[in-house]
Amino acid sequence: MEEEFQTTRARFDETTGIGHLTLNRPEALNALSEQLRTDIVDGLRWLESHNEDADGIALRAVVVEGAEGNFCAGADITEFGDDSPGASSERYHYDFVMDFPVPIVAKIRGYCLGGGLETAMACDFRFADADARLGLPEVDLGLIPGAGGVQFISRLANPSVAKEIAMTGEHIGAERARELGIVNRVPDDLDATTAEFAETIASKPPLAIQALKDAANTAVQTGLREGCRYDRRLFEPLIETEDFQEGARAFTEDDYEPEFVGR
Ligand code: CO8
Repeated sequence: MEEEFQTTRARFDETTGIGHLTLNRPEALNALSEQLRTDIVDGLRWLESHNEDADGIALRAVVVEGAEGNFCAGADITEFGDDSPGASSERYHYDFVMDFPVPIVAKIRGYCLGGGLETAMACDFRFADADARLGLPEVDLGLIPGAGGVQFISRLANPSVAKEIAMTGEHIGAERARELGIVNRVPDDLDATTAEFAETIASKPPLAIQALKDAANTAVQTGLREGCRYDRRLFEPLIETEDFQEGARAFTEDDYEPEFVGR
């Protein structure tokens, strides 16, 4: 099933439970116009709407990429200064991606800069092509990364790395980004490895996956003791689920292939 928005394309694969979202403004290297930011949210909402008819959870993982060889060259510079409600909706798409209950993998080719890198870092995983170029070039516009770029890199790597990348504005290669912890993997076959990874996540009990995303996002915002208590609160209701019965059965019975449904 596919749906076209003005500047994104969404596709839902019912067999695997994997949603695909493509940023589709290749003429501007998929720069984040106000329209594109809105269409990212609308595309994800459309993918999530497949849960409505499902008995359980249909959408299990999402892969986000950019059309025609680039992930995204950042916020659309030509719209800066427009008297539009841009700032609030920009913040909205990053928050929406971060809070989206289903794990999102950013599949990165070509340029992934500024707000594009911030979008990728709001996702749960980043898989990149060896030739991808990542960076926060806002400093050369007299700006700073306005959507959490420094905060994300300070947590994924460390504050000194964040300062280096943001203050120089230099592009770094995918392998360097992986060494720093900004990118998860730089596989030889980006499409195959990303698909395989998304399928692995999609085959797991979806309520547990949702709780894990919540727990990991909470971990970077809270103290250890409070975070452990939070995990405990996420853990307890999972014992009541059908998926736990299914997983426990697969553990005790040889050759039993579990099927998780999200109940
Ligand atoms: N905005 C608008 N248009 C862009 C952007 C952009 N960010 N990037 C590229 N384009 C357009 C170009 O203008 C060009 O259009 P045209 O063909 O009509 O002239 C087309 O895309 C192709 O680009 P280039 O010809 O420049 O391609 P090159 O291969 O020569 O260069 C680069 C590629 C190096 C990526 C270059 O385009 C570039 O430097 N782009 C700008 C990168 C940048 O500075 N990004 C940061 C933007 S600021 C930001 O992201 C802040 C986010 C803050 C969020 C705040 C939330 C509250």
